[in-house]
Amino acid sequence: MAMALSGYSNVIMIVIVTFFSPCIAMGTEYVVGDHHGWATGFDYNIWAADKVFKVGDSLVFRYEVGQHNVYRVNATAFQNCTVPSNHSEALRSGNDVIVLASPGQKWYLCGVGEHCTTGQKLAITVVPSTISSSPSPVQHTKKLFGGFHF
Ligand SMILES: [Cu+2]
Repeated sequence: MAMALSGYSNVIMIVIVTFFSPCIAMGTEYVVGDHHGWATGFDYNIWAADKVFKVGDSLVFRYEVGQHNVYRVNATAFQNCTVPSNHSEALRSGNDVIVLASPGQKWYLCGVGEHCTTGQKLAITVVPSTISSSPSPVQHTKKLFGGFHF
């Protein structure tokens, strides 16, 4: 009886994990510049070109603290590399995570020295997230039950 019960609870555990894992893995985390990180001497246009950013995804800006920072700006500031006068807007942790909460165009630049004018700026377009892009958790559960011959 005890063995039958523990076996049953294992199955329940697997079902719970299978059911919830698609939710956890829903947003993709993009490390800006990949292993190059957030720095000068890198083309972020090319980096962004082959990616589709969706609502719920996040950007991670990685750099040495004090060497760079991250400002979210508008299109004009991006074009002209205008650093916002309110310096408290800057992210400067060296591992800044920005969750893409809404669709549309987003612009980011580094406010240190001439970094922006030498190319340390990133423009992306965020598209609405779609349900069909991730596998349905219901189907997973059905498959699992089928495998256990319930
Ligand atoms: Cu910089």
